[in-house]
Amino acid sequence: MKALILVDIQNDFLPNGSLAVPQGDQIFPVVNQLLKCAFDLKIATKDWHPKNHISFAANHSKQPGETVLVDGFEQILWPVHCVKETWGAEFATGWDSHLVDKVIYKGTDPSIDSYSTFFDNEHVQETPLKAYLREYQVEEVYLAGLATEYCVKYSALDSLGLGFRTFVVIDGCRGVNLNADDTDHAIHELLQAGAEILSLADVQAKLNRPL
Ligand code: VGL
Ligand code: ZN
Repeated sequence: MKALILVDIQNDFLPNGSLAVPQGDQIFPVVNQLLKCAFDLKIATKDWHPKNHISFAANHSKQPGETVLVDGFEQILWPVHCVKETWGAEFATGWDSHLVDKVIYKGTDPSIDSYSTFFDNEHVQETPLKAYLREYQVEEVYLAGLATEYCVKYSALDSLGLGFRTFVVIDGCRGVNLNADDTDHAIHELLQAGAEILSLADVQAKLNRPL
């Protein structure tokens, strides 16, 4: 079984959002084509934070981009974003979110961030995603979405760690690039870890040509 996982394609990560990913809206046509491919499961994730979330700079009287230590782990501080039940946390219009079978929420605990859609950043709590994929005997996970070097990368690394063959559809992703080459580093790290980097065209050819 093959699962498509579309990561955090929410208003706040798009132009006009509070944590806008440059050119994030350019993934819409790619994402809409992916949703037409023959995946057995189509899943989307939502970054879904309470107002008092630990990752918000404003909750530490600091500026976005500064860091704090949380349980000895460095936490990057972000603008307030994806506050649950607000406009910023809704799926952006412009992609066909009505075609997804299941939505996974993450980052819901105020005391810890969760870039990965599987586990929080300390790998203590998990979302229902792993159980859901196992229930459907998924073997292959295909990821696209925002942002390449945060939620897509950490989700892909956890997917590999859980034993799923893991593909990142790279033209369906965009990065924040706080540093100019962060996305390039993320792709390198993903390849090292065993992820396979594909384009939409590769996915279309692969799924239309069953072995
Ligand atoms: C993300 C930063 C903070 C993401 C979420 O979806 O990549 N990045 N929260
Ligand atoms: Zn977040």
